[in-house]
Amino acid sequence: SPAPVRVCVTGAAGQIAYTLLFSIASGHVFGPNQPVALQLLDIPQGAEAMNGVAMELQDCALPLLAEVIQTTNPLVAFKDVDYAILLGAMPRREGMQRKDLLRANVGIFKEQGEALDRVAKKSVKVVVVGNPANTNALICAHYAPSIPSRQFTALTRLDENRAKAQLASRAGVAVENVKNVCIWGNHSNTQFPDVAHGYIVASDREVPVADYVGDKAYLEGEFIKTVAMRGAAIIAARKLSSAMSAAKAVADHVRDWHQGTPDGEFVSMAVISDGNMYGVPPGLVYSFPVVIDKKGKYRIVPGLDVSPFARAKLDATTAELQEEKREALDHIAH
Ligand code: NAX
Repeated sequence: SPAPVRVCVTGAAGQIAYTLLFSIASGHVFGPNQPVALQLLDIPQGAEAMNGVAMELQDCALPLLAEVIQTTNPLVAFKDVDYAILLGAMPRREGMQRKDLLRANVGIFKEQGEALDRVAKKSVKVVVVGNPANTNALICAHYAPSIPSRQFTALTRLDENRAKAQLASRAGVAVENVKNVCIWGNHSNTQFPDVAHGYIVASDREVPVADYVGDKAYLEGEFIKTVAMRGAAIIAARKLSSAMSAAKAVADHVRDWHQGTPDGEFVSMAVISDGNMYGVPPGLVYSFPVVIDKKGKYRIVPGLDVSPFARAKLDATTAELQEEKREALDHIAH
């Protein structure tokens, strides 16, 4: 069998990791013939719980799981990794200012960027999930200058999956028949779930989402709001943030980045902007529709029409990302 793919998961003692690690170790991400070595990272307060997770992974008796390393040292966790999945971040606590949250996360993603720079494979693919995910990814890339910044991404696939699920339910079709619905911008309330290029497969025909749903007011109003507020709705109901669905979305993101997207379909990934696409300024980690080839190289889908309605949405989420970046750079400078 081939050499194991080496995957670091940070925040390994947390909620998302609990589902995600099983999914990776059982072959759902890298395929049924690809062994995996897992390198788990958490902070010292999480070490004992992480050990319990490692014990359970062992007890799953999974044929593809070649090795499990657990550590609280990023230099050990990121050593020679092919993939780094960064779940661990400073959570927002009651009464904490946005500013303090961002400062704490700048510290974490600086340390992890520097460690990736020193010990990871130069071909490492990074996905940041810990919030604020887009800006954390940008900071991480900034501190890993020897790794191309296009290899740093942030997760918006959960938002895409939520959007597709809402449309499937509204249209009364199976969720896999909803295609090419994408998320633009930040993983936050300003994100823009866009149906303009999406279609629904019905009796072997591809019907544009807008025609199938036939309710413009819903698509431009309640739909967007429901998707953007879904995380808050889960917290209100569960008293915990999304974990199962987040893990599934991370698995989708990494699987597609590793194995490629189906012909004719695109998916959402927050990636570094180069200033040449859709009027997004350079140097932001911004969610775009992308296609990924079988070798795992992604490309932002070019040439999609942007309506005036969409333009305003793209610009609003750009403004928020610029503000987050400015604040992050402020913390770096001081
Ligand atoms: P948990 O609080 O259950 O787990 C986080 C784990 O990370 C803890 O075990 C903690 O000890 C560890 N950790 C903290 N700082 C660390 C560091 N510097 N190095 C290594 N480990 C560290 O959170 P969970 O529910 O698993 O969520 C993880 C992150 O995902 C959160 O920041 C959350 O906000 C974010 N989310 C992002 C989503 C997205 O779509 N981008 C959606 C789901 C989720 O809300």
